[in-house]
Amino acid sequence: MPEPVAAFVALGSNLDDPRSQVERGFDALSALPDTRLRARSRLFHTPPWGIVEQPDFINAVARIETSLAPRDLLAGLLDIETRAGRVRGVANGPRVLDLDLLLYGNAVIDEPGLAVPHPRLHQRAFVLAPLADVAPDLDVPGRGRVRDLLARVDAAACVPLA
Ligand code: PH2
Ligand code: MG
Ligand code: MG
Repeated sequence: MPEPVAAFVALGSNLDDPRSQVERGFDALSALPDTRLRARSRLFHTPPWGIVEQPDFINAVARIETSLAPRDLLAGLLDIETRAGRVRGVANGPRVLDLDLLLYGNAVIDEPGLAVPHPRLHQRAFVLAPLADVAPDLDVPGRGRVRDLLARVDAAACVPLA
């Protein structure tokens, strides 16, 4: 069994009771094999990015510790999405549950279907706000510290739920 690695996963939903979808997403992450859920951010209410004519999102970030290899973790995330009832539609369109691998330890991987750090994470307030909740001082390889990245985007509309 390889040494466990700290990884970060972004959760997002804007369909079918997004808050429960994200809560169930956390539960499903904690049930992945060889994986522990170590921290969960608050849930954030966020305006849709990309396609603006769709419902607002609930976004969050999980810190996990896993012995799964990156590809196996990715397969696990896709499986959770599928079990949540995700049907793949238009890119950036509405979804029941989206689980994006943001970081896998200090790994820098750029392969078809697998890129860590997530190539757009430094631009997205809906990812950086919850990521800063669980890891403000984390250094994103090639990008810088999470709190500094968050300071560079407009996160005013990303609001934590009470
Ligand atoms: N996900 C997208 C596209 N747009 N907007 C918000 N606010 N939150 C998301 O998770 C999101 C999005 C594609 O994955
Ligand atoms: Mg996504
Ligand atoms: Mg995704």
